[in-house]
Amino acid sequence: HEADAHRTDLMTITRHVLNEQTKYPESRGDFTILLNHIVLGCKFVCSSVSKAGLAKLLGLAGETNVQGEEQKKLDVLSNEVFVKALISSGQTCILVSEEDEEAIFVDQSKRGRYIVVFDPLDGSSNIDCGVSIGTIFGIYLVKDKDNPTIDDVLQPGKNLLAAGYCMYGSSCTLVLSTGSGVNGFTLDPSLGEFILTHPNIKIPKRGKIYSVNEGNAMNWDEPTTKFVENCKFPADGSPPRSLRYIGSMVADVHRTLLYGGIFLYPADKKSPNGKLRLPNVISDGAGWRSGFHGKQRALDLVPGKIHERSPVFLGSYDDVEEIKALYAAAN
Ligand code: FBP
Repeated sequence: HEADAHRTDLMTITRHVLNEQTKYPESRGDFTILLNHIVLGCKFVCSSVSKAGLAKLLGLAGETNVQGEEQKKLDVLSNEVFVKALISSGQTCILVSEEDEEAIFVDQSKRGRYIVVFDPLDGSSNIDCGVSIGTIFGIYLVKDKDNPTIDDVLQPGKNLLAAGYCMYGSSCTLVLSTGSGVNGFTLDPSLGEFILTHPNIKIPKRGKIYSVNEGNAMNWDEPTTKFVENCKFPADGSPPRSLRYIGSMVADVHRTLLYGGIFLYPADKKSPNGKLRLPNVISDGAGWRSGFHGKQRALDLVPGKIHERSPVFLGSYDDVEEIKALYAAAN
């Protein structure tokens, strides 16, 4: 029976990546190993996030436990887990985490060819109320494995080998782009495996939702103000759009990718470079046809420093074109 065959022929993330690998005969499987370690980190964080409320109830989080050790905050713990998982993969040479001020250069004995930029737990202000949060990651190749430098990290998003995010929401979903499409995998907790549930995701060309922190409106510039005004009072007589804003980038971006629409975190008078970090913006937007930071395509931007911030507009092609035109007219 065809439906049964589909149910039992599971495409796990490992199987998917191995299939991709066979397209490149020269491949040595290093990337598959690296990805397995990222997946392990995501599973660990998923399990910790789902217990976070419980830990609070039992008075554990942020307090001293019976052994007299202070319980680590979830974002600190997640960072440690990812750093250890990435180093122990033997495939990384530079790690840039949002949690660490400086880049980590991996010891020569454990060094590999990949650079990983990541935010282990984004949207951490949402942890205590159980709202969706996520991990964001991007993977680059180092130029010379024996001489890695910080310049290797400061590459535009178009050089990414792969990027993605894992959302810890009502289900745990990992979305991965390896340059040949964007695929979504959902964690089956009973198997402990990510299963391909959203093959070849394509964002709708135009959406009905806009997603922005409107509480910042008094500080916005003209193009953003005009765009949002047009979402609420469309000049062409079309129905107004719905507003959805979770305040967790991964969740807002994930909904935008699946349902269409636009996610905006513009620059404003208070934050002239926006709030979100460029590596996250780039990694989240990888694989999107459009994505814009106010002046140029997000994937063309070269970060000047590792924790650079950037305004961001990500979403359906037509919607991003609309705000692009407003910025072009204003400049
Ligand atoms: P943190 O680095 O403090 O976690 O902030 C990141 C973030 O939570 C994003 O996930 C989200 O898109 C954004 O901040 C929301 O910001 P704001 O509260 O200003 O709307």
